[in-house]
Order: sequence, then structure tokens, then C-alpha cells
Amino acid sequence: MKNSILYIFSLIISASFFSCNNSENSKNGDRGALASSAAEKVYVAPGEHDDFYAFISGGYSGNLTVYGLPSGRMFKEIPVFSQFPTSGYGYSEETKPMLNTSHGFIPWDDSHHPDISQTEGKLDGRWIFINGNNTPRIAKIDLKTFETTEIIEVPNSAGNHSSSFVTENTEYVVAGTRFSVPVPQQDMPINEYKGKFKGTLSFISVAPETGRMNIKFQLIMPGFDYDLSHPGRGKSHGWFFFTTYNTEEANTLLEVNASQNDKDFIAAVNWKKIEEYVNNGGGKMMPAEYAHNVYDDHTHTATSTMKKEVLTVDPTEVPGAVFLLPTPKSPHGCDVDPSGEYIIGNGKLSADLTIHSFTKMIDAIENKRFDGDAYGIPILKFEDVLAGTVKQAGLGPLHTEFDGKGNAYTTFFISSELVKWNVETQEVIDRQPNYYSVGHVMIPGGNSAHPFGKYAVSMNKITKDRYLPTGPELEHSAQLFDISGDKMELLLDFPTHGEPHYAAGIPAEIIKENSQKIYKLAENKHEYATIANGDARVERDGNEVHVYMTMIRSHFTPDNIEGIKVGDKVYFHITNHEQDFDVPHGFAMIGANNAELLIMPGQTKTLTWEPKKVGVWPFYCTDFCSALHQEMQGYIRVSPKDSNIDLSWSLGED
Ligand code: RUQ
Ligand code: CUA
Repeated sequence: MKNSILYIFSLIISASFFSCNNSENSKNGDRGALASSAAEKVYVAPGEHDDFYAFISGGYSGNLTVYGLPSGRMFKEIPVFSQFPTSGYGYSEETKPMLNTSHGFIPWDDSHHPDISQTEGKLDGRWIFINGNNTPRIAKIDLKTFETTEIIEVPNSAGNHSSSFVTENTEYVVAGTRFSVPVPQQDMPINEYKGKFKGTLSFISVAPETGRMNIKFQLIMPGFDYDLSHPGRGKSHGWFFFTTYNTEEANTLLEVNASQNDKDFIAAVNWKKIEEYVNNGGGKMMPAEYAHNVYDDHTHTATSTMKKEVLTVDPTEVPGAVFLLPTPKSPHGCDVDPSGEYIIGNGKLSADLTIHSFTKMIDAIENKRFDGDAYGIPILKFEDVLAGTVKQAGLGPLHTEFDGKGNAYTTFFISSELVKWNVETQEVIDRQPNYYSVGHVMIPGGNSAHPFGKYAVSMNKITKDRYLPTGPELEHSAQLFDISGDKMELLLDFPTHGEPHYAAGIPAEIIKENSQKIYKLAENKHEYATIANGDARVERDGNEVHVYMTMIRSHFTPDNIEGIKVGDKVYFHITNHEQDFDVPHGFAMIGANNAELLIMPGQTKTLTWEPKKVGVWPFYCTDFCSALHQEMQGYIRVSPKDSNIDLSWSLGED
């Protein structure tokens, strides 16, 4: 008995060994030719530029990373919601206000979905928006400077996940709550969730010229979980679609209790109708507390304003504005094709992909073919809005993107693959494995009316053996596919930073010509800037000391300062006098309990330092800026608290 079991076991092992070996062989057999053609396709010769920028969300790093495609080279990490010692973002006095919230200073977040601004359904490359999931916020990054220039907190929200997606002309950046909560927040029993907790969908207007964000209105929806969202476009411009799960309104053991209903909903919101309603005085102001933080490029300084109220809208008071489309089963991604006709609900627990038709939806609404309501919001009939299903395409569908040539690309987490299918016929055309367990896929311009269907990037949740091991923690892995032919071709693996969820890609030429090279010193309006070298000085105000310092290759002015005392609070206001591209200087002060500063040409930044010990303490430039970089240093003499050494400073004096 034992022997025969062992025998069978060894057969299985050797069979799988051989089959594995065989497939390895054929894989390797193909690999020579395949690998060289793939290598050619991703090779960007030294000094050449990539064709696309890819902005990849950093997930729990709170930041956004910038890559080139097809090379997979990482160019930059843009700090957004997290303090970043590399540049001093969130540590410098100027940028601390960026991380202010109604909960105080929050130096971290979880960022998921970047989306690039659009004009008439085309990427315009002006700004990129990204959500903070944990302490609900939406950030805007200026694509001239690649700096975070605005962050608005979203009140009455929790787990700001169905965010941040823009409408066709960037009229709005939209943010939906994943977790429903009491609105307004209050002390109440958790088990009274059902019917009492609410889910808010926030429409944040974006001023056409300046990009300034403002919460125009919040729709107060039933207490479901609003998972993802996408704008309508073309014929469906003016609508926004949100997937929901937990329409059961469970508040415990959601893995079981929120998987009961056969169908959840996609909520279809006619935002144009609601906009009209609020423009005519509709809606109710509700007290709310949320921070609005704005960075000014000329003062190089952020300010934080605490807002006190938000305009809310009860969907039942705007007839014809919100409808529910039944969608199997706990849908995750909510994706709209480039024509605006098809709305795809990726039911995580459903075997099939559901495709709704916008035309059929409008028809059903006009003919009032409803199937009851949820809290007064009409429910449409599944069959009435269904355009079709992709049958048995894979297991665990999450997200779909489009190539602009009539094809859709859906990721399947459980079966770990990317599946290409035809949007009209709903037939599967190709499938390629992902290593391993893919989340989102990104095609440049995929969330717009005009995608650039050359590459697809899948962002995978599990890395395992794809790279050299780095202990228990591995970076996540992205995979680049050439999608220009009928079949997808895997070209490249590359590691990503944090946990990428979504990404946004754009042809390089839309951005690179506008990329700013320096800040003009003549336009520097920083309160503590030192524009003329002769104005460099040190001033005392009680125990506060303000150092007005300049930097240029290869010295600081001043470089020797005396008369600082233990117990002082020293503010180094440092202006970089360079006016050349790519000549930042750094500033590091021994014992400073914050970070360094990396100061761009023409920019002023401030670091605080509270000396704790008597002595003579050096500071230096951290960025190798010239052959005399190592000479770019200085000293601060720190005397006892009660000393009467006068304040003095100098450069080039012995
Ligand atoms: S999610 S892996 Cu945060 Cu967009 Cu689906
Ligand atoms: Cu300045 Cu090194």
C-alpha cells in the first residue's frame, strides 16, 4: 500500500518534472529568437528618450513614480502624501502645510489611481491627479514641474478609493468613498450601520486655467462600498459610473456577509443634471471640516486653509440624476470604453464579465422600466441594460483598459492573466499569463477617448521568483506587453515602487517640451528669499534666529555663523542662486531632526534646527554639484544658553 502510494507520488512528481522540463525547454527554445526581438523593442539606446511617460501609483508609499516606456527605467519619485527626506518635502517649512488635514499633520497615505487631465477627451498633459485612500484626499501634480501643488481633503469619506478620475474636459475630478460612515460623523453603535451609514460621492471642480480644486457638491448615497469609478465620454459625457459592493450593508465579516447578493450595482450618476440643480441653488450646506492646501510656485510656499462647510445633495431630490444598474457580483473595476457606449463591470466573484450599454440604459430610463428602488434610487433591470457578457474569460476579473482599436484588455487576479477581447463581439482574442496575480493594467490614454494602443503595462501583486531575492520583502513587478499586433507579446519585467495600483501613461512629447528647467530667480517671491548676495544675513528675534543664506557653486553665503545658543530655534532660509538646468544644491545640518533640503535653481526652502549641544557644528551641500562640491560647507558656533557672544556671520574672512 505504502509502496504503491509512493510509486504514484513519484510518477506525479516525475510527470510534472518532465512536463515542466519540457515546457521549460520549449520556452527556452523560443527564447533565443523571442528574447532578442523583445530586447530590441524595449531597448532605448544611451542618450535616447523613451516614447511614453508612465506615472505609476506608489500605493502605500503615498507617492507617485515616473517611468519611461518601453525601457521600464524609473526617472523620478514624486512625493505627494508622504514626507520625503530626499527633497525635504513635508519637512521643509514651505511644504509642511501640504500635509495638513482636519486630523492634523498626516505624513503618509495610500495612493491608488493617478489620472491625467483631459481636454475634449484627449490627454492634455497639464496635471495629474491622485487619491489618498486612507485620510481621504485628492492631490494635483503640475506636469511642468512634476511637483505636488495642491491637496484637498475630502470630508464625509473613508477609504477614498473610487477616485481620482477626471471627466472629458477635466470639469471634475471625482472621488467616491469606499467605506460608508455616519454622515456627518457622530458617535453611534456600529451595528446600526444598515440604513444609517452613508456613502458620499464627491465632485471636485477644477478651474480651467489655474487647475484650482473646489468641492462643488457631495452626493449622499446609500451605505454601500463604492469601489471604483470612471467617467462617461463621448455620448455618455455628463455621466459618471461607480461600482458598488456590500449592497448588503453588512458591517462585520464582509468576506461572507458582503458576498450574499447575486448582483450588486453600478451607480450611474448624471452629474450635469446635478450641476444644474446646484447652480440653481439646490443642495444643502452641511458643516464639515477639511483642509485645502495650495503650493505657490512663486512664493515656493504652501498654505493650508481649513474649510468649514460642504454642499451636499440628496439623490432622491434630483429626479433623473441617479440610477442603479444590477451587476454581478461584487464588481471591482468600472471601465468605460473610448466611445462611451460600454460600461464594464468586473465582478470579482463572477465567472463572466458584464458589459452594460449606455444607449440601452438611456432607453430604459426614458421608458421608466424600473425594477424597484434602493432608498428611493430607481433600479434598472439587468436584461434591459446588458450589452453582453464575456463568458468564462478567466477567474477574478479586476480592471479593463482599451486600445482604441475596438479591443479591451481585462486583468484576472486569480487566474493571473491579461485577456484581450473584442468590445463589440465580446469574443476572447488572446490571453497571456501574468507573473503573478495582476491588479490593474494600463494602456497610455486608456482612460480617455483616445488611447495609444501600443503598449500595455500590467501591475502585478506578487513577485516571488521574478527577481533576485531581497529578503522577505520584494518590490512589486510590472510587465510590459506589445499590443500592436493580434497577439500580445510580453517584452519586459520591471520592478515598481510601493504598491502600484493604477497608472497613467502619456506620449512623451505632450509633456517633455513643457517641462520646466529652472525657477527664475527674478520671479522668486518667497517671503524669506535672499535675491542679492549682499542681503545674506542672520537676524535674531528672541530665541528665534533667521538665517538668510544663498548657495551657488561652490559655497554658501554666509559659511560661518557665531552667536547661536542652545535653546534657539534656527530657521535656515536658503536660496539657490543657480540659473542652470539640473544644478540643485543640498543642505544638511548635523543633528537636524527632520531631513535635508534639496533646493532647485532659483528656489528658496527653509529648514529648522534646534541645536541641543554646545560646540562648532558643520553643515554641507549634499548634492555633488561641481568639482568643488566637497568644499561646499560651513560652520555654526553654538554657545551656552546664557552666553553673550554676539551674532555674527561671514564668508571668506579669517
Ligand atoms: S485597486 S487592484 Cu486600489 Cu484600483 Cu484594483
Ligand atoms: Cu552644492 Cu554640492
